[in-house]
Amino acid sequence: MDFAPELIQYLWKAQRIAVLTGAGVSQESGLRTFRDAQTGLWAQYKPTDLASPEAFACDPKLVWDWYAWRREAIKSVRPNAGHYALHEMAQRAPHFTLITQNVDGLHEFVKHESLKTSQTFRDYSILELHGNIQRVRCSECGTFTDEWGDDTESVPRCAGCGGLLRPDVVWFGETLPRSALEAAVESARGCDAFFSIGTSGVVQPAASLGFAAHNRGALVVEVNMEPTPLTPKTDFLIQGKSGEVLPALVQAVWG
Ligand code: BJW
Ligand code: ZN
Repeated sequence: MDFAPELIQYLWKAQRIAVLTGAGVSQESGLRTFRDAQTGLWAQYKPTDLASPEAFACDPKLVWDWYAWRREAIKSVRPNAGHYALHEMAQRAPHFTLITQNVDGLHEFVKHESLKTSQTFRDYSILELHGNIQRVRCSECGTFTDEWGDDTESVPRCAGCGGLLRPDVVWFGETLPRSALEAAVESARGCDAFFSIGTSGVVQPAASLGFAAHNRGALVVEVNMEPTPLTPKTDFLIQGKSGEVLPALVQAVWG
């Protein structure tokens, strides 16, 4: 795979790299993206039918079961070459922040695996903007829990207050975790190079991060199968699968 020499040189010298990932990065692990018309998670339902507080209030069982199904699917998948390449980038770049919209925990998986096995592990931040599907909390009092029994007839309830349990993810109309969002904005505004990878770039406020980086003079690189609303502001659009593009790019810059 060929990359522009200016891109390789710029990344080699970059002090601060910020990366935003979306569902496309996990697609090659076997997880469906959201907006693909044929296979996407929302091919049969409208986003607001499943990923909103109104949907949960209206039909908590439908929403709980959808997340329970996805939680199980995620348990059986593994990170792909794209996740590993981003970890490798984090080990090479002087300052690195990984911002993800994904709730599957696959970036964290790679980091913890490396923490346990590598002698030369260098820590870096992973900011989960939309939460994590494996965490469950009470929709009333906010208490987190690991245990909710195996009754499949009804939505499990909080042992403390009796409120309905829900996944600790961010639904439409809900605010993002404040510290993660603040750190993401700061890293986008302060980076030399910003990557937007495998995201359609339509969900705010994550979609604004690339524009903020561009406005502050960062080099913006997109890795996606298709153009997005950010594309007009990108310096390099690398069209392809992240699991193929990213290992080749890391090899070309730091190999
Ligand atoms: C590959 C590939 C491969 C495929 N390699 N690429 C300003 C303007 C307008 C609206 C708003 C606004 N501010 C806020 C809003 C409202 C709303 C919003 O953005 N709406 C728009 C959709 C219109 N945002 C919110 O409500 C947010 N909250 C908020 O802002 O609070 C303050 C506030 C509240 C109310 C009013 C105003 C302000 C919260 C957003 C929460 C999003 N939650 C979800 C669900 C999480 C839980 C779950 O997993 O179920 O997050 S929605 C869903 O979309 C999920 C994703 O993280 C997110 C982004 O999707 P992503 O990752 O981009 O996936 P896809 O499928 O869209 O794209 C995949 C891409 O990969 C494609 O481009 C493919 O080509 C590519 N690809 N294979 C590389 N192998
Ligand atoms: Zn409770």
